[in-house]
Amino acid sequence: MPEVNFDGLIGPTHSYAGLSYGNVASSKNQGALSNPRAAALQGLAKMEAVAALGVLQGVLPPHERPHVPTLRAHGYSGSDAEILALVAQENSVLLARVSSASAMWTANAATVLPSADTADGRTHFVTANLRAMFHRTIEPVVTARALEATFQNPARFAVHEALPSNSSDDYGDEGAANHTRLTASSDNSGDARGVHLFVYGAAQSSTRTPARFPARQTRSASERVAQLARLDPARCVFAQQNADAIDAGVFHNDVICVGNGNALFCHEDAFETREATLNALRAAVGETLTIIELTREEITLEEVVKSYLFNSQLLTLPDHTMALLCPIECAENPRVKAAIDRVLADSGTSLSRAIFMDVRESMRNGGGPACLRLRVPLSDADLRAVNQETLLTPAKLAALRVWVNTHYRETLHADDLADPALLRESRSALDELTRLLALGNIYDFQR
Ligand code: SUG
Repeated sequence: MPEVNFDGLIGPTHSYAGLSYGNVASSKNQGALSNPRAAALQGLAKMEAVAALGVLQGVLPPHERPHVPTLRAHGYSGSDAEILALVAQENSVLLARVSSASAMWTANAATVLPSADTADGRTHFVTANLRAMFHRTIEPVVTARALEATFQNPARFAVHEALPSNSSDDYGDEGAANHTRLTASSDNSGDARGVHLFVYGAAQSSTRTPARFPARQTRSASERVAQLARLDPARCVFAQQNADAIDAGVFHNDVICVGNGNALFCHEDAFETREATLNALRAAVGETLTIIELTREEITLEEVVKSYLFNSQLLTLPDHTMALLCPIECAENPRVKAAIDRVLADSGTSLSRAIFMDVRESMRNGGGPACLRLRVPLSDADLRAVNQETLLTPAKLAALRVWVNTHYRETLHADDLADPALLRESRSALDELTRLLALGNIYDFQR
């Protein structure tokens, strides 16, 4: 009964450039010194912890950064080193944007619709267009290549390109971060029939939208994603995200809500129409659905955003209970910790334990444990069709640690992004990684 969590390996140019307006941590840490090596090792330690729970773990690769082809598309010409020098001088913001390691947050790579729910019985991946933030619009092309290299068998998997950003329909799509799949039991595998909760920030019909920060996901994108896989409309719930939550820094639904199997863990301010959304889910999933909702009194929106409690991973364990893998920040806030303890003590839920992980390098950019992973519910047969070199075994984990320690820098500042040596180091690291994971030539520099 496999659900595999595919985590994004954190790339060698991981930095704090304040690129995501509406993402409080990203803005707050702009200009801070980053440690790409520590970041990547924290990510690997989290993967190791998930695997140790008996949950299958896979990896998706970082992207080529700085992305020189994007700079060429902006009219820069000359050698790569000349281009980097010129853009650093003329437009350091553009350089930071094409250097971001943001592909690490694979919850934004695609929306995954498993075989039990799709009309053709294949697992569908709809690559996210990420059109809301320029630095993330660079991701979809290579994301689709990486997904194709990981889920190669077209008889079982369908990888869709990103929805067009310039269509007459208003498609803003941020992938799995705004999609939650629920089932009637703790079984979250690709064999169990799912109910799909699609959460959007704005729709043409919205009567209330955020006043301060952008709504990144649109309803028309969510609807198109569901149509691409031909999901049963009776098993889809579309809900608007609470506009006040977006304005408080909840830029994706996975910052305020996480669901797994028959459990939904969310805050009372997650949805614009709370009652209607929860009732629609109860009706679609059935009476086995357990909704664990925290109130404003228990944890404020500000605490939600600061602790990233709802960006925890809710995982089904081999004994059919569930674990909550939380960012370490949750253990440091007594009110948040108390809320977790209360939920664990509640016998009405199947949550059996909480684990706290240090992914602070990613957290400083607004990316918690759940942002770092793409959940892929599979059947046993689907699992056999996956590129096995992308699955985490103890040997693969050891090899990835050596790879990070060999290629990654311990400190990185904005000024370093123009260093042609950094580009060379990143490319040679990624070249080696494509062999380690048997991905083939997915990067522009390899083609
Ligand atoms: O898109 N941060 C990412 C964080 C994504 C988190 N993902 C989920 N919630 N699923 C974003 O805002 C910041 C990069 C910078 O500022 O350097 C950034 O891209």
